Amino acid sequence: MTMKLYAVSDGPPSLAVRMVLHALNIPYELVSIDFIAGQHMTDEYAKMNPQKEIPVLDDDGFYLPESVAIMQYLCDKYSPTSKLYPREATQRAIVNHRMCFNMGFYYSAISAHSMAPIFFDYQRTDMSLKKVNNALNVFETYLQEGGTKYAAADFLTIADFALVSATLCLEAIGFDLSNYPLVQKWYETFKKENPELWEIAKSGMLEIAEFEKNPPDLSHMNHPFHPTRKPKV
Ligand SMILES: N[C@@H](CCC(=O)N[C@@H](CS)C(=O)NCC(=O)O)C(=O)O
Repeated sequence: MTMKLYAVSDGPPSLAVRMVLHALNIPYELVSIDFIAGQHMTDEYAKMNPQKEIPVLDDDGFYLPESVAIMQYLCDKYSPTSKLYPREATQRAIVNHRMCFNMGFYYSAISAHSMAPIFFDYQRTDMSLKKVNNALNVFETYLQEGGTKYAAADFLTIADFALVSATLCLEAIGFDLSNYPLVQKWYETFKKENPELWEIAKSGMLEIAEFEKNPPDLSHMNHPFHPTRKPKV
């Protein structure tokens, strides 16, 4: 059975997984989840992912949520020798580190400042901005200390897909990266050297940019994080 990816078109974790599928040339069916319509909030969807989050991979009845786990699984199962997820222990540890850093520190700060105020009952605050700058500062340090072209190595790895999909949220809200020259250079290098992958990421970035201008009304959705949507400041 063809593999299915349940994905949302502007969701950074979904975009990261789509980039891996593209880079590894894995045939799959893209099942588009309408976030605004709350298609991921149903009991049916919860059977695939009790977290009710997108993306979910369905590999012949094996349901796997969490974008990092999906990216690792795809490489391990379908392209075990790919440099995208190197086997050598130290290189792999750095890739794993960068992905943990992204999920727990970098993307979490960025999404709280960029995505949550667009879609949920959150405000952009001085503190959310401080956390973004702190996260960028740490990423800048990793790039400086590592001295590598990409986030975990001199070659592209799945860590770049995760980190690019987070960084594009900042581009979507017009955040200026120039205070972080190494992050900016890494991001521009990714775009320039991987135009097909950037096309995937860019489509999501443009959608987020559009939502930034015109936030969707999600008041119809029975969602715990926007019981009473307040106007954005
Ligand atoms: N840790 C998860 C996060 C996935 C995630 O946050 N997805 C968002 C869409 S971009 C989502 O499904 N949110 C559901 C909701 O907030 O209702 C992953 O990396 O896959």
